[in-house]
Amino acid sequence: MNNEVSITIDQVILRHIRVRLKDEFKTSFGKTFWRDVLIVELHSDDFVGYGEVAADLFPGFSYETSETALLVLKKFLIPRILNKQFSSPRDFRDSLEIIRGHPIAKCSLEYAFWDLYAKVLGEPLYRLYGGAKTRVPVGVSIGIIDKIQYLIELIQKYVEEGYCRIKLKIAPGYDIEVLKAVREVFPEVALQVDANASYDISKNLKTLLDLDKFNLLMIEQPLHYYDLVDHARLRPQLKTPICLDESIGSVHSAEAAIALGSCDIINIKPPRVGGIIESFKIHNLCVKNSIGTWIGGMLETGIGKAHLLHIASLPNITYPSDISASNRYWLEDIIDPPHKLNSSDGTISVPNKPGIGVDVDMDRLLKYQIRYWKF
Ligand code: OSB
Ligand code: MG
Repeated sequence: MNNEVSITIDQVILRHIRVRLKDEFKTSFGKTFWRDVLIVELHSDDFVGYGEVAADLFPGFSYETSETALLVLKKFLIPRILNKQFSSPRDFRDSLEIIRGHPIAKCSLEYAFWDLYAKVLGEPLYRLYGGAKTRVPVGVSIGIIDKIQYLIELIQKYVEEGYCRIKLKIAPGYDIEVLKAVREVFPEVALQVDANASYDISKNLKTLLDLDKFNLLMIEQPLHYYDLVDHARLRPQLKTPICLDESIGSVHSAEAAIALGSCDIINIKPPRVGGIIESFKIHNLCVKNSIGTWIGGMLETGIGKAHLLHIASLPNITYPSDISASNRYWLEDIIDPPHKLNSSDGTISVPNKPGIGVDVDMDRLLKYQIRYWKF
């Protein structure tokens, strides 16, 4: 199939929306309750492509924030694409390459361009990606919850809803006792943990080794986000597979991690690595090296999650992804219809219409909108 096109970006609209999560989400780097999200619209003729800036107000997971992304988009990224003509997503993404860093901001534009491109071609994104699955296995990521009884109740609820696996955030002091209590009630549940870079190999080695007792699918990002070497030192001492998240910023760090033996699994998050094209490179590298993969999330709205569903439909994604249903995050999502869990098999269906395949609910978007910019 020849998918060459000629798409001119006539207009870009950024909408700053403020949406409240159903529940506070606490990690080793902070708490999130309100999400300040930038929705990106790329207009070309009568087509509109949607993207989302997945950053937070606070630079805890990443150095980027909603405001740095806004600045970089306005000042550097949008001027490179506005009124320009592109023949493919690759061509579009190349035009942003000269700007260093700021992957979350770049990803939001690349997302919107892929949506636009697929709508022009009249194809759902997963087909352009070579996706094979029409239903994607998904899990829930649960933040740090100090009252263990409440944590147990939450896990119970998500297991009953039918999610494929549960991921618990951990941090020094909130780990072994919590996992003991959880495993007592749920000996069989598919369980993994995410430390968000909060442990130190010399200070916390015993705790890290004790994690092997809990039959975990994986431990995500136990050590510092720049520390591939200590992850490589830890890995042979653990039975539990190590998954990297924050440490993998591009295909280059993925290559380094694989060469050093720092991980068994990579969490592929398009916003963290600067977009879909970079995600593909990492995905292909992982397949070649028998590294497990899944698609990570960043508490996105239904727009960001729709993008993640399409990429999660690739045949070689080996673990359940952090793409929960709309009602896990929001009282009402900004898309119509919302993403729903198929409770029989713990999956979410990949939207099967052109582009991201979901409609944006403009009334809701405008209800949550605080500011907007037209370029
Ligand atoms: O580390 O995977 C993470 C959310 C924000 C930033 C980082 C992470 C997360 C999550 C939530 O774990 C995943 C989701 O979107 O459900
Ligand atoms: Mg993580």
